[in-house]
Formats: sequence, C-alpha cells, structure tokens
Amino acid sequence: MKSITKKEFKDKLLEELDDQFEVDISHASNLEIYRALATVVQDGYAKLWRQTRIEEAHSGKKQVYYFSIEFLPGTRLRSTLLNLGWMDVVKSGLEDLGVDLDEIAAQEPDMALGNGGLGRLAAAFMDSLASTGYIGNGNGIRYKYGLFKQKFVNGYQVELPNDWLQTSKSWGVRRDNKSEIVRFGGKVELVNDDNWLVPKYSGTNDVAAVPYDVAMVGYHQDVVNTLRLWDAEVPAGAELQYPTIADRRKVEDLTSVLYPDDSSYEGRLLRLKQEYFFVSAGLQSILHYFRNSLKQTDPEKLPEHIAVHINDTHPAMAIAELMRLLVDEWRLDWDKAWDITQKVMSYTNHTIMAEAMEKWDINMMQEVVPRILQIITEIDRRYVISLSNKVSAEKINSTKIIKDGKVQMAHLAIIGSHSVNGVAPLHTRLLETVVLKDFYDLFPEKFNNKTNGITLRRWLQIANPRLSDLLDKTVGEEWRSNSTKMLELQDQYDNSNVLTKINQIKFENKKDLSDFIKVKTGIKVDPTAIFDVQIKRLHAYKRQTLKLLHIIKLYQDLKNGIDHPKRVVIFGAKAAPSYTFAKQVIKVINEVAAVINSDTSIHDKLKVVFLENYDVTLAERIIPAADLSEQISTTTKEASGTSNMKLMANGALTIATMDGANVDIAKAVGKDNIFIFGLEKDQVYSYYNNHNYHPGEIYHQDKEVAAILDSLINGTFPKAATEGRVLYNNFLQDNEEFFVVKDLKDYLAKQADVEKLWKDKKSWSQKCLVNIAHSEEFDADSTVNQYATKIWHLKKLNSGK
Ligand code: 26W
Repeated sequence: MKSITKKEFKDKLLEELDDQFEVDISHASNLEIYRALATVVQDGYAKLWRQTRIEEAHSGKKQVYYFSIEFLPGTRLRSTLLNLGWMDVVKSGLEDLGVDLDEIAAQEPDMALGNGGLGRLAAAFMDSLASTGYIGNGNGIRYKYGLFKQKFVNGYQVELPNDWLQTSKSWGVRRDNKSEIVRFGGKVELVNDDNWLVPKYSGTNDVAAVPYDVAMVGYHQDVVNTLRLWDAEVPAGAELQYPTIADRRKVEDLTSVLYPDDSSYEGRLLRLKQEYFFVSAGLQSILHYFRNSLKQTDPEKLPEHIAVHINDTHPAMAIAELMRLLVDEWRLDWDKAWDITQKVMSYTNHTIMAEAMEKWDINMMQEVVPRILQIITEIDRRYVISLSNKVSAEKINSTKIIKDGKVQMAHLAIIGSHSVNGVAPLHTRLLETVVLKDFYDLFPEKFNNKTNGITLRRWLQIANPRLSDLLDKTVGEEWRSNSTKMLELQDQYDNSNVLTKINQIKFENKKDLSDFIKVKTGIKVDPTAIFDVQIKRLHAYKRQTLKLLHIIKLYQDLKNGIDHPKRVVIFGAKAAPSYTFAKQVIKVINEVAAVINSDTSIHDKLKVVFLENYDVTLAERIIPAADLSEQISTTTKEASGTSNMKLMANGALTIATMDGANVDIAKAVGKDNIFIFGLEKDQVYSYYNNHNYHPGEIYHQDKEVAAILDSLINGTFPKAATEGRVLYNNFLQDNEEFFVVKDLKDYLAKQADVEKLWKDKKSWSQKCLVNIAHSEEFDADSTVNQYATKIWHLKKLNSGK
C-alpha cells in the first residue's frame, strides 16, 4: 500500500490546484479542490493499479468477471481514501489548509448506475474482491445518465435527468486500445467454409464499445482491480453506416440511460441492445486478454483462468455469446464449447417476482441479435434431446428455454451455468422448492445459497465514525480489517459506560440528521424521538403501505388523546416511473405527512419525513441515526434485503417479517433482540393456493382497522382523496397479493412492544449492542469469500497457495 506523508499530500494538492485551475487554496472553490484532490488520489493508486494488472497476467491466478447491468458505488472519494489508508493524512492535511474533507467530498455526485439492491450488491462485491485480495473485474455499462433524480412536486414524484458526468471528474480512464466492435441486427446465414459452418453476416449495424476503467482499490491491500464500463460510439471508419447526426445519436443513445425499473420486465428493444452490448464487449475483451496477455491458445484452458458471473438474468446472453465466440471464431466443436461455457458461467437469482422474470420475444431477438437467437435455439434443441426419454415431457417442457415465442432468460442462465445461487437461505429454498423446482429436481448440484452482505467499511467506518471509534476502544482496531472481532462487543453487555456511549453516539447522529432534515424540508424533528426508518425502493411487496397505516393509527390515537412516545418516521424511496401504484403510495404518504406535520394539536408527538432523492449518499446520512429499521415485506417476497443489515450494523433494532435475510438476522441476534411479526411462509402459500384471503372480513370485524382504512377516503387527508381511494380499494380487495390488512393488527401489536422497550433505555441499548456485534455475520468480504471458494474457485493474488 502506498503511504503518503501530510507534507507530500499538501504539496501535491497545491501543485494540482495550480496545474488544473491556476488557483491557490484560499481562492479555490470546493469543486476545484475536489477535482484536484481526486487527481492526487488517482495518482496515488495508479502505480499499484498498473502493478496489479501485470501481476494478474503473470500470476496465472484465476480471475472472476462480474457481469452486471447495474453498479451502484455511490461516491468514490472517501472509500478510496479509506482503502488506500490515506483518510487521516488527507483529513488533517486539508484541515491545515483550512478545508473540511466532508465539504469537499460532498462535491462528488453519486455514481448511481443502478436501481437498488442488485446494483449496490455488485458495487459491494467489487470493493470486497479487491479488499480480500482476489482478482475481480466488474463489467458493465457507462450510462451517461444515472438513476433519475427524484423531486416531489405537490406531493407527487417527478423524475429529473441525472447528468452525473457533467458535474464530476469521472473516475473512469478511457482505454481506446481496448475497444471492441459489437454487431447488431442484419441477416445471418450459415455457409460452409472447408467443412465448418460459419455465419455470414450482411446488413449489420456495428457499434464501437469503448471501455472506461474505474479502479477498485482494496482495503490495505496491494490489489487494485478494475471495473470496466462500456460506452457506445460510432466505429472509426464506419461513418458511412451512420451518415446523419440522428444516426450517430442512435448509436450513442445505446448507453445514454439506465432503465429505472427494478422489479418489472418491460421488454424494451433498447434494453435488449444494452444487455447484448456490454456482454459481447466484455466477452470479446476477455478472450483477447486470454490470448494476448495470458498468452493462452487452448480455449479448453479458459475455465482454469476465467470465471464469468451473471448478476441476475440481465447478462444471461453471455452464455450464447461465449458459444458464438468459441464456435464461430475459435472454431471449437459445439460440445467442447458447451462444456467450457458451463464451467465458466455462474448465475445469481435476486428475485422471485414473476413480473421481474425476463422473457424476450424471439422476433425482437431475431431483429437485434439474430446469431445469438440461432445459438440459443440450438442450445435449447440439444437440451431437449439430452433429457428426452430421461425425464418427463412436462419437466422438459417446463424447463426448456424457448416457449410460446419467448426466450426465458432464467432458463438459459440455469442451463448454461454450473452454479445457481439465491441470496438468502429462505430465498434459495423457495427457488429450489417452488420457483425453480423442476430445475432443482434435474440439477440439484447446481443450486446453492450465498447470503448477501454489506461493505462495513462504507456503512460503519465512513458513515458512522463515532460508532467506529467506540468499536476501536472496546474490541480494538482490528475489527476494521477483521469484522469477526465485532462479536467481542458482547462482552460489554452489562458495561453501563459502553451502553451510555452507544446511546450518546446514536443521539449525536440523530442531531446531525435532524439538522439535515431541517435544512432539506423545513421540518423540525426532535432527536430524542424514535427515529423509525424505512429506506428502499417503493414497491407494493415492501409494504411502505403498512408503515403508512401504522402512522395513521398513531395519529388517530394522538388525536383521541391516547399517548405514544415521540416518533419521527423517515422514508426514502424512489418509484419506477411507470409504476403507477407506487407513485400513488408516494402521494398519499406525502399528503398524510403534510396533515400530521402541520397539526399542532398533537404537539409534535409525531412527524413524518419523506426525504427526496434517496440514494447511497443519503443512506449514509440516515442509517447511523436510525433507532428502528422497518423490514416489513410480505414473507417470501424480499429475496434478501441489505438495508436491514446496514441498519443493524449501525445499532438500529429491526421490526420484521420472517422474510429474506431478516430470518438470518433473527437467528444471529436471537428472538429477544428483534421484533418479529406477520404471516409465515406456509400461511402465505396456503392463502395463494386456496384463494381464501378476504380482507373485508377483518375490516368488518375490527373497528380500529376500519377507522384506519376509512381515513383514506373520509376526507382526513383531502389532498390525497383520489390516491387514497385507490389504496383503500386495493387493501380491501379479495386476495390482495401482499396481505396488508391481514398483517396490520400483528404489526400494530409489535409496534406497541417497540414503544414499551423504548422506555427502558438500558435494555434498548443492550439490544442495540447485540445487533451491532452480530452484524459481522453480514460482511460482504465473507460473502465474496464464499463465492470465490465455492463457485468461482479463485486463489488470492498474493497468496502462495
Ligand atoms: C427487468 C427489471 C428488473 C431490474 C432489476 C428486475 C429485477 C431487478 C433486480 C433483480 C431487483 C433487485 O434489485 N433485487 C434485489 O436484489 C437484492 C440483492 O440481492 C436483494 O437484497 C433484494 O431482496 C432484491 O429485491
């Protein structure tokens, strides 16, 4: 690791300010200081980055390429400073110059090239691969516009373009000499070329894929890995193919924007092109690296050197593309190529939601990627043959790839991979026993679980320095590089100084957030109140609606003189622009908030704050200040969740259904240190199978439930009348999919338990302590170690082994 002295740092910064902006520190703007600092940091790891790439090529150590259409790193500066070991030197060097690092870091826009959990997990894995010493490369798209910026106008979500590259000196280094050509459309006919059937293309549109490499600096490691993000350009010499500006614009538009849906498959042509674009560029680049840098000529050696991971189905065409390259270009026979492909490829499923399953129309594939469709058709034909008269026709039919004119991408991913994993034990179990049961019966050896994890460096060391200092003082600094040490915090269970400290730290963080909320929304919140937090994408299955009904219950109680401890409910959530119901929920929450926050008769006992534009950086502000973590999805719907882990690590107590990784958090901390409620898996499935969920019956039997629901349509929240009616009808609909009314009473009862415990400060902070200690179980470094040893079979770069 390259260390730097404070003097060296200050000299370099002042020199850079002069070089880039001809200003001295006293006249430099924060943006100029940010840009100069970013350059000093990039120079700091440049040598190590070059060195790593050289060692990677010579070590012969196997590498993994993580293919993901989304990466959500958030900001890069502070995590890079931390991993380089430069945080303290830079912080105090800047102080000497009268500059506050946090103010400078705030200049950097989030790298928001993802929607939510899937993208954030990919970014966490990049950080962990480098920090655990494995050679791990990311492969994705360099969107010009990241996930939309969210603004509330009259309570409604409005989406604004997120032109992140405008305002930030991107951390990407353009590598023209590593460009590839990706071919789209046209006609493909197979012609015989000395007894080898080769595809002859005509009328194709060729696009240049230009890579921008972003360094992934490992934590206190001599490893700097690469996240390669591809941009689309008109190929040099292909001007005639794109004579007009409009034609050229069409090429550049390929990578212009991230699709903002994170749960429903829309089947857009441009999205299909995006999925093929980064997959083809990535695999061509890997095979060129295999031949030119690893000096390998025998493709059968590929699985010994390269693992390719498919992050959900979005990169699943990688299986057909590798077959195309091995058969068409390396002229390998099909079966050899297929054996190599299955050994190289592995796939993670992140959702069981039917509407999220990608099924591409074969006509659309014929139009965009005709050769890939031919290969998928051949894979499917051979798959059916390989199983016929071995397994039942039903099983073949339910697992084959092409059905009813649709290419089922999950089936392609499973058939073409040697490993299929879920992201939490319950989720993996549901894949094996329900969603992918026929595949599990056919290929049980492929299925395995890899429980998600989080980057404790970001969510603790960077986001919560106060709590990190306490951990240093209680369990020793080693927890920063070996999170299992956090478990030793349990020894302080009865140490009242430590318990008081935990409370104080939470209070300080809540004061910071209260100031931020005041500035951002004008709402004054009391930092002694329960900070009750629900931060995640807006989706019916995540049930922000249930939280809303609890808020209404509290409000009605307070209006009726029934007291409750002070509470501030904090929401952060973006809705996919085409997701109407989600946007109606946002409107109702904002209008309910407006009524409650301006109702002086309840003496500020309840505040509802919906913070705009929830992203990674806002999460870093909210999470350290949370007392209660809302993980209330309908059981079986949330594959894992990761905000649950981040809030736990920051000492929030969790109220949760037994869904996703909530089950594992409950197992880790014990039933006494978490609030569990709601329908269990089997109850949910029995309702689905028997279609016997009648919320109206509950409404008619329970006055409190009726009163809460009626407030949505009886004018209590006049400005949300229309949307309130939609929610009201939805909640009372027979067989409503997410059992909002069914779980309401149990949820309210559990919230009463929360309020009871809140009064017992010591017991509350003891449970916080237990949750902090056990959050080590969800360190992404251990998750990645599991993938590396059990799926990708990697060896660490610097290990002799
Ligand atoms: C085709 C549109 C689309 C786009 C993204 C469908 C589905 C997705 C993602 C798979 C959705 C997603 O982010 N899933 C979340 O992944 C996290 C990381 O594993 C889990 O923790 C969450 O439970 C899961 O919802």
